Amino acid sequence: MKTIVHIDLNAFFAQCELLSDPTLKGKPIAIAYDSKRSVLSTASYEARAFGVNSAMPVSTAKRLCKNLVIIPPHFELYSYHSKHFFSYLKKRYPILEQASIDECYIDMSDDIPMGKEQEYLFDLQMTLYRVTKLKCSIGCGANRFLAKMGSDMKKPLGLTILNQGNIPTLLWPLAISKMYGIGKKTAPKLMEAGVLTIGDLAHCEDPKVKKILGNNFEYFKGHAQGFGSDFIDNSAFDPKSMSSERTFQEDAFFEEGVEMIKKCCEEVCQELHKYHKKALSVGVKLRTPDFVTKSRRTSFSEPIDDVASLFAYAMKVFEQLYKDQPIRLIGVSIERVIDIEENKEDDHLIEQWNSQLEYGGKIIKASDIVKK
Ligand code: DCP
Ligand code: MG
Repeated sequence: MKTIVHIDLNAFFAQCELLSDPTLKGKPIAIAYDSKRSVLSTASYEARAFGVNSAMPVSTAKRLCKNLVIIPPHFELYSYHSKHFFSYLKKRYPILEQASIDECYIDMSDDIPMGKEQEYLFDLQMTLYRVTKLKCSIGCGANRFLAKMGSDMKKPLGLTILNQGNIPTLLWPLAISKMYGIGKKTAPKLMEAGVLTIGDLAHCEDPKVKKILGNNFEYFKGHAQGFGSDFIDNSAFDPKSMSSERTFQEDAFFEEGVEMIKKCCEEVCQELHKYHKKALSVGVKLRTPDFVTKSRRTSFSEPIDDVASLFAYAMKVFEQLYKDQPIRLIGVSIERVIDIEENKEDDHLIEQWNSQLEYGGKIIKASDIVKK
């Protein structure tokens, strides 16, 4: 049996902002462009106490929490802290798979003595906090699913070890909507079919539920019973393309098409930020109700990662494709993605950090870490 660990930073973008400006400590903060139509990237735990959450419109968040401090995103700052945090871990643990800007899976089978998970991981969590000044939640189990569910159970600074002994008391009572991999659309369908908790799925034989989950029924049921993959892919965290597409419920026309292009551009940009990338080209796909699909793309000389620029280029392509016909599906994709250059790191931020960073017990310069 393997020992798989999942580490997820707590309210990551908000923690990074707090490190840059300690006067924000204790205040409810959220990261977003402060415009009526934008949504929050994340919120601090102080803001979450008011019901404020990721992906919530700014207007709703302000209504829920009058004193909410809205901070515009600083992606280079987040990228910098993420690199520092994961490069420390990668040096200690070779079998590490980074899954996003703020989370990773690690195979620690050869690192943790049997039965010593709690002490070992508590010590690691404290070391990470001391070295990086960042708080994380840790989950541990015999496979990826248990580790991922564990890290989500207590935040901030949570540590949860799941095993066959405590699965019935810790995992099974959770709502089915909390199960990793079950999306917003599937959860209500499962609930309607009587699967309210993860435990219900672990014991389910209902053909209605089998129909809802299709080929994935055994996969999800296995997870609910505490089984799953324990393979950690430690090849580079490096997607080469990203896309987002939507089918309209009813045939759409130009205006709805433009709205959808905007939404897809926002999603693709979120992916770019998550992986610290910029795009050099954008493509648009348009499908009509007779299932004829047309697509076209355009390249740009300067790499971009902001919604406004991506949307402007995508619109140029869309205007070439659109010929007053009804639309069934719209998609936006980027195929040429490149890393954000290291030399674009904000010198000011690095300067601010040079006095504070401690690395492997020694005080070293932030700029040295960035160069590595
Ligand atoms: N993020 C985003 N838009 C979302 C969700 C997340 O831009 N809809 C960004 C901001 C988050 C970061 O990704 O800080 C990491 O995402 P997580 O889902 O891990 O959320 P947090 O780290 O903010 O909170 P948690 O403590 O729940 O992990
Ligand atoms: Mg997180």
